[in-house]
Amino acid sequence: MLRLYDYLASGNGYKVRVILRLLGMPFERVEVDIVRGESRTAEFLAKNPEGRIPVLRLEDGTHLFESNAILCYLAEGTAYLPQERLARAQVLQWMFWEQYSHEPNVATVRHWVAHLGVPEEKRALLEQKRALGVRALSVMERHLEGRAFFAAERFTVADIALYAYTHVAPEGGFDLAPFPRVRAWLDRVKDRPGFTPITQA
Ligand SMILES: N[C@@H](CCC(=O)N[C@@H](CS)C(=O)NCC(=O)O)C(=O)O
Repeated sequence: MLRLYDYLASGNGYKVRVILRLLGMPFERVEVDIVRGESRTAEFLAKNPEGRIPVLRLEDGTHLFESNAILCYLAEGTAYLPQERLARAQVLQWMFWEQYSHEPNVATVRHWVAHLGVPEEKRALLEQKRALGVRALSVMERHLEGRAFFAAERFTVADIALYAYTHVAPEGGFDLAPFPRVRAWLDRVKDRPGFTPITQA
């Protein structure tokens, strides 16, 4: 059986839980307490040398890491990852953008504010990241004009990747009120059949 090394509050781990459940693939979930350093033990580093969750253990024992790579692996051959060259590249475009421009800002601010607390020496960096997070939300708002989903004119793994930290952005103090298209898209994604909440272990 597939085994997911995960942390319940993690949006990156949540992406993998969402696709596994949408595809009806059974898996066992192993909670790794990242705040206590459980992803940095020698045993865990043998699974992912970067020392982070999520990690998916495949049936043959291979350990796959990086949430968006895992999404693509699981979605291959399904409607969630287009075969057509340009549509597929546009899905990947948004997933790479999520990792470079969105997650390092929106997710990090949420993690510091909601889970770790913000030490004095990180306050300036927090505000820089908050501004970049607002910029990322503005980019999403602009792209969603006249579109229901991010790429390929349908719901794909790009939407799963972007939903994960956008829907919990208010936990980091981000106000979604100025982003009505983003809010409508969040509702469209949440209301899809079989779509599960981040709190579901
Ligand atoms: N780019 C990675 C990021 C993974 C990541 O940042 N994981 C965090 C939880 S969301 C983690 O394991 N942090 C623990 C640590 O860095 O020790 C992905 O998308 O999977």
